[in-house]
Amino acid sequence: MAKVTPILMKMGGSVVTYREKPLAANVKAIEGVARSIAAFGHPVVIIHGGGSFGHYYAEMFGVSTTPKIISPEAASKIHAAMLQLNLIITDILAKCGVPSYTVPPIELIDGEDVTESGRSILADLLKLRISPITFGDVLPSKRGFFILSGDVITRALAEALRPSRVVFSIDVDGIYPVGSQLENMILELDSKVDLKLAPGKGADVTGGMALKIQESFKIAKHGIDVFFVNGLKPERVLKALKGQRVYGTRIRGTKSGG
Ligand code: IP8
Repeated sequence: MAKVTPILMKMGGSVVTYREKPLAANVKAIEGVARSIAAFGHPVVIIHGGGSFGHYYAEMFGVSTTPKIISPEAASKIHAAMLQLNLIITDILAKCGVPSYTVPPIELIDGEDVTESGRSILADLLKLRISPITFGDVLPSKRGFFILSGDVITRALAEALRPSRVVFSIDVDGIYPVGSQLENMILELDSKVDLKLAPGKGADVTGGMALKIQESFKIAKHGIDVFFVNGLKPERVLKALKGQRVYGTRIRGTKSGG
């Protein structure tokens, strides 16, 4: 079987859930993204965020990206909420013609990098033409539980798989400079620029927009293009998957020294 160069797609928590409503999946938005992936016609490596499932309990129990001793019940609730959201998403993906296979991050990641066995699982799934799907989660460590963001996982997967491009679907049209008006969306960014980062709208336990941009700059430094598009507009998601011109923010991949 030939090696498959994948596309990575982060389904933002603010797209797949209603951020203000605890434990409420945005079924219509998930269907829109799922149909775009189906129309794209190739397996995509999917990562989804926590939205009002994982973040709801993570905030309730005061868990963050720094390991902390929390009750086993708390860790169990956060993880279960993520599994529940994952099941809703994979169910909709299947109904829209996108067969997927869930690989929880604990089977893929060690520290902040993809393990050898994780790479091999992903390579096999892609060769078998099924979309691997994973998600931000609460993970155990020697110093307690911590939240690993889907944005960090997306960066780790990009470094391991070297995809043709990475698409972040978010609930706005693209990236905006801090404090700017909506008409000032940035169309194209170079990963070498020194962008002022602020958590921005909908900041959560993992860092919101600032973390997404930070991780995408790391991805772009490997020469991989990163697109930020409105995940509530399926036609834009499809264009971004295809690498076509699309209304959104493109972070141009630039190899260091180039
Ligand atoms: O929404 C966080 O993932 P993210 C996952 O991708 C949890 O940052 C459990 C809050």
